[in-house]
Amino acid sequence: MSPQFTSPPNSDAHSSSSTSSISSASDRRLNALVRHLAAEESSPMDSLSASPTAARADSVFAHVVQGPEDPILGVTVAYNKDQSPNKVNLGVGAYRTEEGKPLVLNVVRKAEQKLVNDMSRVKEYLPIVGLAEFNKLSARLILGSDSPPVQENRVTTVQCLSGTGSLRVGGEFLARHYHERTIYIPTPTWGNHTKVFTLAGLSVKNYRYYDPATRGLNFQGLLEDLGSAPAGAVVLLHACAHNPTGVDPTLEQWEQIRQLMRSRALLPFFDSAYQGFASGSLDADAQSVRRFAADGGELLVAQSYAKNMGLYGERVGALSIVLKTSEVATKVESQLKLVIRPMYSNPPIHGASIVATILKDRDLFNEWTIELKAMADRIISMRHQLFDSLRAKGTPGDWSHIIKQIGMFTFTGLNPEQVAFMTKEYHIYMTSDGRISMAGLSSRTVPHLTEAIHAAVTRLA
Ligand code: PLA
Repeated sequence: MSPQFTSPPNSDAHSSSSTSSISSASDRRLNALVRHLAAEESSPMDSLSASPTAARADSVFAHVVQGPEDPILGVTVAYNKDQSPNKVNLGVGAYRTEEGKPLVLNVVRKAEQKLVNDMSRVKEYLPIVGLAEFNKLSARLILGSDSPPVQENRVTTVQCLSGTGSLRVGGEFLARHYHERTIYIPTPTWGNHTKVFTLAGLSVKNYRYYDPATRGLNFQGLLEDLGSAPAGAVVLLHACAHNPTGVDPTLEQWEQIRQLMRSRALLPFFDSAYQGFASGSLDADAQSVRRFAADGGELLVAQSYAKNMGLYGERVGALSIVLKTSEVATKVESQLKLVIRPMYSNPPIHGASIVATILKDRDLFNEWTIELKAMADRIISMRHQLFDSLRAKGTPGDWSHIIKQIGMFTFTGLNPEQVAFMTKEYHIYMTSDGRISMAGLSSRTVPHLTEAIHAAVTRLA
């Protein structure tokens, strides 16, 4: 019989919080760990030697069922299998050049060269919280270097595995140490949010965000849902360039959201995966976060450098938590370390070094902003080209949302049947909710996409 945890152990010697706050998800993981350790105690080698035919027996994993592909990353898997020369991948949000090629920013190449040439650099482990200067510069980038929490040292920042890892670490911290375990996420939202927060131990609920009828923000619904959320609930907000809808609140609406949330003590958790990609300006795209940071209240923000620095596979990101005092910030950081250490020990050094090299050097930073603006502008130009092309072809429907929406994606309004048709007949790959990554489009592929959309809406209305 394997022992079961009935109450969480007090093994977390540094934890000052109530251990009874450990979630059922954590319980399950602890139980799995205990079963594993108990099995080891009963000497696995004995049972192996007692069973000489073990190597030929059925797999102990024979019962494992085939899992589904990821709704976003699975689109790339399907795309890679397609032999057609006309195939286009508009699924995952990954920037491509006009030639359809992935882009490594020139400024990133320069920073990497600098790092390689610096013989004093070593490959030692980073601290659990990551590279100190990367953390400091990341907090300044999102909050603004003149922001009160930065000036007053009441922000704690930990380097994490890109945006996803930052959300996960933030979620795990909240599940352990925050009194309200419910997180509200918008409908719709990035598909991974529900899974990340559920597995972190939070309970996920939704608030209304997008109105399919207007293809815009359902601001009334949003205010109603946040207005009736339990006091203290966590609210996930997309800092800018909402994924998948491309619909952001205006600054006036952000202000109303802020007032409502602060009046009800709702805790903001910003997901900033596209800073600079929405408008082309790093400062403009951080306005939502900075307003909340300026009012003296607390918040969390997960940053990703995947898109804005093109560091996708380097997995560079940061979680910052803005707190009331620097004393609380210090204690919170000590608990974040206890979340991170058993998860992946400490983060990788290369990507964070690239980011720090760019952020701390005025010339490199300026060069980055120019390259970033060029990416954002190319995406905006694709919006106009696609819109003009559909209009020129007389494709039924009002396509003005293509040019109104912001950021990497257009939420086309195409339904799953139309999407399946476009993939089958035109080899155009996109997520089944009708989202297309504008960054994957080029002047060369716009006519092909126009044909496909036209055929889909006229044949499968
Ligand atoms: N948050 C949002 C809103 C995102 O859209 C993404 C990535 C992330 C976080 C996580 O990014 P990171 O971990 O790579 O930093 N969304 C992509 C890719 C671009 C993906 O699904 O993983 C997308 O196509 O939606």
